[in-house]
Amino acid sequence: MHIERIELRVLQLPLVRHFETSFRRSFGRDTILVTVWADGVAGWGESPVEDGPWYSPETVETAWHVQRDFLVPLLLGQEIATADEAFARMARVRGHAMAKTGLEEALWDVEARQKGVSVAHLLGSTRPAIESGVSVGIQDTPDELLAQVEGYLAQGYRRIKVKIKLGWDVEIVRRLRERWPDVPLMVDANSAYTLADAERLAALDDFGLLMIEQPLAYDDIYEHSLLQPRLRTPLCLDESIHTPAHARTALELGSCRIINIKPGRVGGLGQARRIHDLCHARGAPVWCGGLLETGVGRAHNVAIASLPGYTLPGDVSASDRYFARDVVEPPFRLNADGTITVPTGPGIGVEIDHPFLEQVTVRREVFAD
Ligand code: OSB
Ligand code: MG
Repeated sequence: MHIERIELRVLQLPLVRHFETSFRRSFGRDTILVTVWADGVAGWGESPVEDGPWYSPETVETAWHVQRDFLVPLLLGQEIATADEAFARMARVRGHAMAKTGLEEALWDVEARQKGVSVAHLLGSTRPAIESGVSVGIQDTPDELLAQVEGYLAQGYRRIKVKIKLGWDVEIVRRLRERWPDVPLMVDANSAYTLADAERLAALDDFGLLMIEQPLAYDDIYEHSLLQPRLRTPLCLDESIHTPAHARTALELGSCRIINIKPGRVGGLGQARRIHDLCHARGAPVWCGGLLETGVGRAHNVAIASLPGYTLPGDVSASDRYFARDVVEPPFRLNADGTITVPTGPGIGVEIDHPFLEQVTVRREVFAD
């Protein structure tokens, strides 16, 4: 693949409903879409950054800067045999996984289109559909949360994840369990706790949760290894895992039993697959997390989630859980059985809705060889 042209654009999309985590409430999605042309074929990827450094240290501005000034110059005009090599080609730039992801995913889309197969097939997909879960934010009242969860269960989602923080945790989970004793349920703390809260977290053991996601610091692995033996509920790491080496360290130390893999957090599909392979070889389940991606990033998430080691329902929900209108056609829909079908067409397998994309694009820059 000869990389001849790269386009970056920032989108702003309103969310159908605010999304609140332990660190903030957001009302809209600012994200970067990347188009890469190679040998006349265009491919699409997403850098799922946010307007501020809340989940990740990266932001729209840092990703734009690193892409324009460092990553685009590393790729433009270059010859690359496979998309799987792209991460290594960008390795001179340390960190900035989200900035890398949009470029890397776009190359997977190009390569798959050139070969006439889907990105899922190119990655080694073994499933025609993925089990879909939904991540439900912190609400103003417990009743509002129950109403939200009820709506998602009625739609057929296979697993509910709720965001927790101190004061919105044990009682909330108790309410959910009283109402739905058997629903697959988990919580995500987004680093809201410290080791001193171990007893409070152990109180969650009574509710048969699938897992507790990222209770401790966003950059910690060691203290999670001290927490896990004090709980019956499996821990799952999200924010702490950026590389296959982090995943190996966490599993070796016993910091978690499950890993949430988000392509955007680890630098794209190649790294996501490497972490998947490592976990799968060790028998550790993984699932695909999300960063409220548009249909472009969602298509890549759906593709990677169809690999064999993704044995738990992830946070890859239907487009309408996030946006009134998505930038791809058709949007991702939830099947009646709570699954999302993995597209089989070439590349990401969905079309870009260009007129709508133009409407929501607030910044654009083109780089040509
Ligand atoms: O921690 O998994 C998280 C969204 C934004 C930032 C962090 C997280 C999330 C989610 C939502 O939980 C996942 C999704 O539905 O895309
Ligand atoms: Mg998380």
